[in-house]
Amino acid sequence: MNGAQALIRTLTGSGVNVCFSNPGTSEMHFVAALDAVPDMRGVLCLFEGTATGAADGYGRMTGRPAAALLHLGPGLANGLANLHNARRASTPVVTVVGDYATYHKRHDAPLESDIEALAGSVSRWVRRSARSADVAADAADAVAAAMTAPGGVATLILPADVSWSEGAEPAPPRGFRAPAPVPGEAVSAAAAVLRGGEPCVVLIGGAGARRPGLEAASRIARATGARLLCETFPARHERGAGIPAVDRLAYLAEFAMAQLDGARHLILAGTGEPVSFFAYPGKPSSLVPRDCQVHVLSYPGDDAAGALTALADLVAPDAKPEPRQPARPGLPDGDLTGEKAAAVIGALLPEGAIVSDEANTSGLWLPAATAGAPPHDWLNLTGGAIGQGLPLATGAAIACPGRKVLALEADGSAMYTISALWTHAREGLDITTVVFANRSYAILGMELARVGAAATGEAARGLLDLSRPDLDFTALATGMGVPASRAATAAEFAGQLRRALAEPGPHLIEALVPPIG
Ligand SMILES: Cc1ncc(C[n+]2csc(CCOP(=O)(O)OP(=O)(O)O)c2C)c(N)n1
Ligand SMILES: [Mg+2]
Repeated sequence: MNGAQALIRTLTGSGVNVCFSNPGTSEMHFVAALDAVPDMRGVLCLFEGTATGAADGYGRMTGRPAAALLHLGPGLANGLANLHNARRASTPVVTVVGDYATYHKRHDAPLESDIEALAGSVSRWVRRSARSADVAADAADAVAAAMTAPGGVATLILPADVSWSEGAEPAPPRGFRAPAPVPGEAVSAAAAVLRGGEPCVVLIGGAGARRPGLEAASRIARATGARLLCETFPARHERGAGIPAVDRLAYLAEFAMAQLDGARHLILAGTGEPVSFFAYPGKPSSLVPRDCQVHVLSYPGDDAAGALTALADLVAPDAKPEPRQPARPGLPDGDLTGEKAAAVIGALLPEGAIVSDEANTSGLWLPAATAGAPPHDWLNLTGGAIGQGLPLATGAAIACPGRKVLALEADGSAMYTISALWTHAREGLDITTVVFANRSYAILGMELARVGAAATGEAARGLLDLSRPDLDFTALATGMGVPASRAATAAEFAGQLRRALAEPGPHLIEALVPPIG
């Protein structure tokens, strides 16, 4: 068998069954090998940022890596921003980057580039397969590296001749390090802090933001009076009726500081110390209040939910978690706004939905409006690199075929990876995309003032304005095979969303909303 076949058989044998692909000539043997290994589902993505973001969405929902097949350095470079988001999410992803044949590289042909340098910026593990006899073992190592807690990006560089040469055979799966149990001392130290009675905030992140971690945290809060907060952009937040509700730390530093104000102790469970997303002249970078002591209950890579449970068993043995009561907003009427769109989404969000949230400023009202909706998963923009939402939805829908996926997209962000819509149509994915068409980079209008840049002239405003011409998202969607509609009123939006959610397959709704501010 050739290297490519052994590689793909090793991936499937290690639990990697989907490959989000944008291939080129150097990956043709990999492509050909897909017919020999039906267990591997190849999914064509028309831009590499969709392939990498889809692998992130798939990994967040399954806890197992998908592969992303990319074409040499330039293909990898196109996929980097969403690999950056995946790295920030600690998502297991296996990137396979085709390269020129080993003997061809010294000729410096046009696509020759420093793949290792590009890969190194986002990967926790990078290896170049030297021989077809090695490629299977390398692939097994790649999967183990991606899966090692807390999860990350592993990049395997695959020279074309390694792929096409015979003499390879599949390798068995490798073991990897699972999330580590937290030492008893860390748990008892946190317990002592909580028993001390001083104002305390428990900041939850990573896998702690799933139901078991949140239930344990809720017991702790009930028994000790500690306040709970969740990191600003958890990769996957389980929420809704029946699950303890925990507010996220605000994006804007001044709101985050207000949330943390008065805390004398901050216990970190699965996340790092809170910092301001950006620096602002004259404002602190760290959000830890003065006179507040930081205690690490669990580091990323530790079992955050297990640590919270152990802590709850110490300080709150008899307490029960406080589930969020079911509640949905009423359906609003009148012209559509971000706030009314949030109410409609809160009113209609189906049980078990997966929300890929890149609504940005138009999403300000979503957390409150959906808090009491039936249980759902909320996926956030972990690394701040926009263009994540549509790809993430792609991967989540393939990971969870029985669940409704809702991609909530700001218009500017949607355009980065708009071609993901074509993959939604090609694969018949059950994704409803809502584009909040505020015709602007609204957040940057806000940030302009916040960083103290006083520019208000035409030239500056022109760089933050998405009109002239207005983007026609219904035309963009239908041009890629996704049925689409446009809503200007709350009632139109509610009707269109209800229909889209009732009918399987992809849909897009262009929601006309004014920019905030
Ligand atoms: C990859 C990447 N490029 C550029 C930016 C800078 N950036 C942050 S927000 C933004 C515009 C967001 O506009 P939109 O998605 O329409 O959301 P809105 O602010 O209008 O709600 C840009 C360009 C970024 N965060 N990531
Ligand atoms: Mg916008």
